[in-house]
Formats: sequence, C-alpha cells, structure tokens
Amino acid sequence: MRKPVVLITGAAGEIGHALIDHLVADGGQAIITVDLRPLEPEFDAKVTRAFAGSILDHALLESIQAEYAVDRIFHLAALLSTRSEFTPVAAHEVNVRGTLNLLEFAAAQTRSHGAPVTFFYPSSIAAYGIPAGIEAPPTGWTEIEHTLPTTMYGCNKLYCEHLGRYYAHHYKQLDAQPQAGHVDFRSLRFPGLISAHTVPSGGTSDYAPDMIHAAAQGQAYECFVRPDTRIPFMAMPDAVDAILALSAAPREQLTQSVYNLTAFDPTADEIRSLVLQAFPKANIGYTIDEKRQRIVDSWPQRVNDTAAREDWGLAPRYDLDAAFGEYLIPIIAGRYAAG
Ligand code: AKB
Repeated sequence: MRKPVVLITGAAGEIGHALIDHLVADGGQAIITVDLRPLEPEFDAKVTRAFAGSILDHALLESIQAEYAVDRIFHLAALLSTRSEFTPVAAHEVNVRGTLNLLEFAAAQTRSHGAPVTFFYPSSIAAYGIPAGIEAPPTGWTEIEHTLPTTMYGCNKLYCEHLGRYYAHHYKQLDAQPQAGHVDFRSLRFPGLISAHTVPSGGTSDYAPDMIHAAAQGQAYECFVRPDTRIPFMAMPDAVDAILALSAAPREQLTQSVYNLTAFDPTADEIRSLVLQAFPKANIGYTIDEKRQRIVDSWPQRVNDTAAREDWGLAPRYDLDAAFGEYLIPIIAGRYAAG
C-alpha cells in the first residue's frame, strides 16, 4: 500500500518554507519535498522525506510514483525572472519541462488513485506584458488582458497556465477514456511577495524585500528601479493563506483555472518611506538599472482580483501599513537584532 502524501517541489524556496509551516500547523497529511538544495535543518523534522534532486530527473519522479500516493502537489520549483533572462534555455527547462514532468506525474497519480490530484501552480504578474504608456484601470487588469509577456520567465508562466488548463480539461482528448488522467489544476498569478523570514533571489520584484532586509541589517541599498515604479505586492502569510484557500475550495465554485491576487500596490518610494520610518538611519538610494526597469514596467501596476474574492473568498489580512507595522518590521527587526 503506497503512503498518502502531499508533494512540494522547490520546497527550500521562500514560499516552500512558509507553506510547510502552515501545512504542519494544520496538522494534516505527511509531506514529501523535492528540491536541488537541502531543506534548512529546522524543516527536516517537519517533513516525511526530503528528496535532494531535480524535477527534470525522471528516475527520481518514478521512484516517488512507486512509493507514494500523492493527492496534492504544490509545484513551486522555478527560476525567477531576472535569473531566467541570463539563462533562458535553463529557465525553459526548469520552468516548462519541469512543470510538464510534474503534470505527467500528477496525471499518472490521478489514474492510479481514480481521483484527480490537486495541482497548485504559482504563476506570476510576469505573465502580463503591458504596452508602454498604458495606465492600469483603477480596478486593475483582469486575467485575460495584455498577456504578451516580454521575459522568458513570463512566457514560461503563461504557457504553463495553459498546460495546466489542458491537463485539467482536455488531456488526451482523443483517448478511449479521455477523463482518466485529468488533473485538478489551480493557479494563482502572484504579485511580488515580501517575507519577513527569507530574502528572494533571482527575481525582479526583489527590490522591495531587499530594501527592508538591508535596512534592518544596517546595510546600504541601491534600489534598481525608479522611485515612481508601481507593481502589486503581498505579504507572505497572505500568499500562503491564498494557496491553501484556493487548494481547498470546492471544485464547482471555481470559474477559472488561474486567478489574480493582490494586496497593495505601492511605488518603490512609498516602500522606501515606510522602511525609513522603521529604520531612520537606513541608507537607501536609487541606481536605476534600465534593463530591469523595462521588465518591471512591462508588469501591471495593479491587477483585478474580483474573481478570486468571489469564487473562493480571497481576503488578504495585510494592507501596506499592516504588512509593515504588524508583520515585516516587528519580525525582521527582532530577527537581525537577535543576530
Ligand atoms: C520575480 O520577480 O521574478 C517574481 C515574480 C514577480 O514573479 N517575484
């Protein structure tokens, strides 16, 4: 009898850490993880098994397939947007082929359980490509507007949204039993995420978390985008709550496979001002990187998350002030003060 588990790929990353903590606190199912990097030692005791390996390794996926009955997958492994521009072919391998491997894995698990595996996929505002000079409407862009991304990462995310929709609704549609491997694919288009516990690496929205973490450590920081740059952001606990809420929502309530979500959309300078309020000696300047600026300018200033609110009750706890006052600053200041 195979053991029932939740599988998290990319578990050693920012979202992975937070998700493991929430799943453990919920007291739910056993968790297995796959990541190239080892998990932080504090997470070892929280998971049943941590596989150190690649989602491109078919032998690894087959051995997991043989040993475990996976009924939920959180497929978080990815190369982020800045990193992907330097290594586009590697990004395509990990972000697209890796996702295809996991979708095939989920389809095989679905066939063997006889019930669809829930497959959570983190997409991104990078799936958008907003033409220069177009202002976002006050209600933000909906999921279907301006999806002509300019980055390899954005192209990968948008295509994998489509792959997921295919595996959910049209997989092997000419087979004698076309429904047999359908996966229950659910995706969120994340804004920039800000965690009090981890610093991202390889992203283009990193200027916000980098500014805060640098100031708390007494390090100078040069922000690489203009002060008036505006994109949506969300605090990490709200992102994890949203993942769990979407994953748990009754299937019949979901009207789409991919949902926008957002909590606040500050300019870079509004973030800088809040950081300076908390750390008055912080030294934060601007050295604009025109190329990275162009990437952020192609992302939406705000997105419309009405469908997420209506279909499965998206309700972030933290607006900009609460994210700083109640979550980021207290935890980050304490963390670096403790050394
Ligand atoms: C990145 O900057 O690559 C990510 C994202 C917005 O998806 N944080």
